[in-house]
Amino acid sequence: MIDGLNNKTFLFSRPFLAGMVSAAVALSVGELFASVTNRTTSLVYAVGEFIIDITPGDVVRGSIETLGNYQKVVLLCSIALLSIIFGGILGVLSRKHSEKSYLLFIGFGIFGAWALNRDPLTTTSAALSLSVSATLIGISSLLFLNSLLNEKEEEDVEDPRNTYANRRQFINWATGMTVAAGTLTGVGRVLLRDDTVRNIRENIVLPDVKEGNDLLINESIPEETPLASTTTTPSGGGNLLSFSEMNEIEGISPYITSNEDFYRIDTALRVPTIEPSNWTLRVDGLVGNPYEISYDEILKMDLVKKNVTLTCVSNEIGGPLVGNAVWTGVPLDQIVSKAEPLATSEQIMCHSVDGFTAGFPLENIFDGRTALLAVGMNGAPLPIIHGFPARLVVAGLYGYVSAVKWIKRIELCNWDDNDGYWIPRGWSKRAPIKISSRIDVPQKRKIESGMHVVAGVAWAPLSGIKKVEVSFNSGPWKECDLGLSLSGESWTQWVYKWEAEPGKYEIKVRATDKNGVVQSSNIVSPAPNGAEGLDKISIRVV
Ligand SMILES: Nc1nc2c(c(=O)[nH]1)N[C@H]1C(S)=C(S)[C@@H](COP(=O)(O)O)O[C@H]1N2
Ligand SMILES: [Mo]
Repeated sequence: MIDGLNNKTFLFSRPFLAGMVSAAVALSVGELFASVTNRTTSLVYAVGEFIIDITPGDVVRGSIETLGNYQKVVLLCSIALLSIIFGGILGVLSRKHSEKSYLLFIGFGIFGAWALNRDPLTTTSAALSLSVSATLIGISSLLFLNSLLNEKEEEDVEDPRNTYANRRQFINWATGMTVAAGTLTGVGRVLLRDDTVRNIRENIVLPDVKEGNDLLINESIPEETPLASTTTTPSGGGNLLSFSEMNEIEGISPYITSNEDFYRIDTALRVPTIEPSNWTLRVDGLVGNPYEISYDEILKMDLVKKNVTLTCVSNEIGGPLVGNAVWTGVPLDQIVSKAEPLATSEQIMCHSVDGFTAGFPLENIFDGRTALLAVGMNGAPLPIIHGFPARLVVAGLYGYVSAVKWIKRIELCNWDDNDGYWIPRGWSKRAPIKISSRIDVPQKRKIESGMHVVAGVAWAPLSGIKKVEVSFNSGPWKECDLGLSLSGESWTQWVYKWEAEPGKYEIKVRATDKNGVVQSSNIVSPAPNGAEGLDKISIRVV
């Protein structure tokens, strides 16, 4: 047993407790710091970012790319818990080897400073002041609690009643400090949160847009939008239904995904909050005229509105990581041409303020597809989690090779010069979106016999969806009715009216694009370049 433990078990010994409390106090200083200023992340977040970055590719493949908010919380809580346990061990060590343990505490402080300083959004001075104050306050807490324990030992000998008085005193202080640490963290999170950027964003009014899919967002999509009326009727017998007819189907994905419901994927533990007035986009690399452009200058350019379906390469067949929004922005060819790209440049490599990168062939911004430097989503300035103040949206490419959020730099380079964030982690460098379809309704797995609808969405950028079919218990494929679609770059709703008779059914769906490519039933997992296979549901009709 380690000295200084008396007869208590290791975990519940007072020295261990003293160490844990001191570590918690130190961490809470970091949390408070991070809440009141945008200039630094917290110690816990910084270590989390470090862990995400060093985790080997084959471990993160298909896990961190889709690290949900829940997993992010689990990661952060584990780091906090582990740090507190380390603190406990230091507390025990400090009873016998006090210099060594305080040096170790300082060592953790230095590690914290280093981790903070790697965070691209944390300034060096903020990293230093945070970690120095956290370390000092942590060490002082430990010294103080240890002094209470020492008093106890000295007085124990004289009068046993002192043991209880001092034990109570120690416990009171330890409890009080724990509560203080929790309160500091909580108050910081809730009351002192730095809302500057949130408020700035809310007051931005995007300028009018002259060109593009200027359809109303949300419920009321006009039936006769110019683009809708030019949409060709799908060949092969399916009917074409209006947006409102489709959106009325209960449980179907609305044609336009609202900003609130749009999926979110990124490696950011702390969402970058950027003041547009402190931000510029730099365009450089293999160009004749590198330049920087401000948010206001971007808003003064000719903005367009385009309806583009964005999806994540990690989306499983039938999965939720896909959405269809109207994006407001400047066509990327304009942004890039202004920099006069050299004839030799092949790749457009985009960098975010939080150190994420993604690259794709330069030719994709000149081949007629929608490729935007986007500032708006469904009529509003980009939501902070979706990239405020600016991001890329490129039709037909998975998000991880193109859709950089919180963008700060566009660099033109050779194809082999540079790889985006996910490429060395085992994902393909070229990543066009694959044809796919999803069943949204029926949502229940047990229904009553009678008329039902089977419905969902299908996408196949850039060509668009020509046909969607469903099959019951591997029977013949039956063609569905399709909704309108504003272009091949966005998804299509589909519906099949089903006279359901009692029995057990497996329903499958498959899509065909306008080039005649049929969605394959071979099962392919998301890594390295997107899932393949058919979505299916099992349902019982009674
Ligand atoms: N800065 C940054 N941008 C990013 C990512 C990221 O991790 N960091 N992830 C990409 C991936 S993998 C996807 S699928 C899309 C998701 O965009 P969304 O969260 O707006 O749906 O963002 C892309 N842009
Ligand atoms: Mo993604």
